[in-house]
Amino acid sequence: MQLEVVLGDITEQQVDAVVNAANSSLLGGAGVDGAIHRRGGPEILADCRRLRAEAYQNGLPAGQAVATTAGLLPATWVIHTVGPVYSEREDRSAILRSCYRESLRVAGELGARSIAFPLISAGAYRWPVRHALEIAIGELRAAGRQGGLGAARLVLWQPQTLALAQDVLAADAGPAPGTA
Ligand code: AR6
Repeated sequence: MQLEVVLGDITEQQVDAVVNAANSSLLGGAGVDGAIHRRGGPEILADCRRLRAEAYQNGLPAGQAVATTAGLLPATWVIHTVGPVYSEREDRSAILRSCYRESLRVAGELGARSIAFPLISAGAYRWPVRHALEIAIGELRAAGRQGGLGAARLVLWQPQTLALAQDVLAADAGPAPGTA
């Protein structure tokens, strides 16, 4: 699986599946969630309501993922996942890792070949951006080594986040050959 890290708007990605940084209600919110529902139109919300009525009466737990139509977006599916709210007292990184893994698993089940992720939990849920990037890039690289989909794209909203991501990508790649 090829990993791309780009600056952009998640709603404009020409991929099979885009991931939504949702909340447990699945009924919309601000940030990525607001943009996806605004640009994707009411079909996405209708699917989310159906999921709530049928399979997720208590909402979607953090760390899990579920797919709906992508409505008017260029993608075919939206995969909704719920990131953890950042906590200084408790390490919730396993839940954040699970968001990436479960979204990739759902994408695989759907037969998606390409997927675009926002930086889950790094906005309203206040995860420190560099650590959120380390988790996202670490998970997507690990999935890439196991095969999986054709391409995964991490779509970042702010230029300073892209600069940090380039730093994380370089650090994660380890020292260049010939340096110690
Ligand atoms: N495209 C790509 N990235 C974006 C976009 C966009 N259109 N808009 C914002 N970002 P957030 P969370 C970046 O808050 O932290 C919602 O209300 C943003 O700068 O969307 O997981 C939900 O309903 C940040 O880096 O998601 C939940 O209640 C990243 O996307 C809650 O927010 C994630 O920010 C989820 O919070």
